[in-house]
Amino acid sequence: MDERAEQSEKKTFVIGDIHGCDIALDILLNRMDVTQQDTVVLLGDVVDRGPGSKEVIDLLLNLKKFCKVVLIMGNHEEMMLDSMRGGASEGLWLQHGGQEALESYGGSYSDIPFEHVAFLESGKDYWENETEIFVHANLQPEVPLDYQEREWLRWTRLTGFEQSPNPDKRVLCGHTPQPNGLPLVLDNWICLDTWAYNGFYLTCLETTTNMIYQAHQETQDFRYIRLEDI
Ligand SMILES: [Mn+2]
Repeated sequence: MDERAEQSEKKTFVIGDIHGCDIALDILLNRMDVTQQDTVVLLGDVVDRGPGSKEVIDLLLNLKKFCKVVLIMGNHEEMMLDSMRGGASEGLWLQHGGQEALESYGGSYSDIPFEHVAFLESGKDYWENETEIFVHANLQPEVPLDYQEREWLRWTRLTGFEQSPNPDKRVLCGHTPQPNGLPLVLDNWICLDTWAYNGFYLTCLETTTNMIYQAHQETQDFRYIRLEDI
């Protein structure tokens, strides 16, 4: 394959809140069929709530052998890391899906492999490429990306009136679950948290074609949706 052909096939896949939905993630990854040229962006909250946090991180570490993987830090990764370090988040974390995550490792912090901790610690506040800004929860209006507070980046729910800080870039986020299982599509801003752990779908958007891939943890259903059809 010549360089131009490789370049033309370069794709960016963006995955919403996985929340321990290992089966749904496995289905998506098989359909995505990534190459070394591709980038997969995880919008955060890969762990907690669902049954397979350990299995999800195993799948993501394996994915790193085949393409570039970017993890955005979600509030659940933050709580898990804080709990492991003996921080104040532990009670909150265990009650909000952390118990399930810990059980997927066998029940104790010492069961969590170093590679998994390092992966969680690699989570970024945000990331951007030429066409998109990737963030877990939200952005405070009028505040530059590097000065955003963690409360906004990881915790603040969408109102539905969000606007991209850069008219030339679309914002892709998760965190605010969409009760119909479909992405929330605003003007230049898309939320991909489609409530995978709660009986809806895990969603992936391929940003050049705007093709949406969705997989279901329990039924193992898979479907494609065009963004323009939402
Ligand atoms: Mn979240």
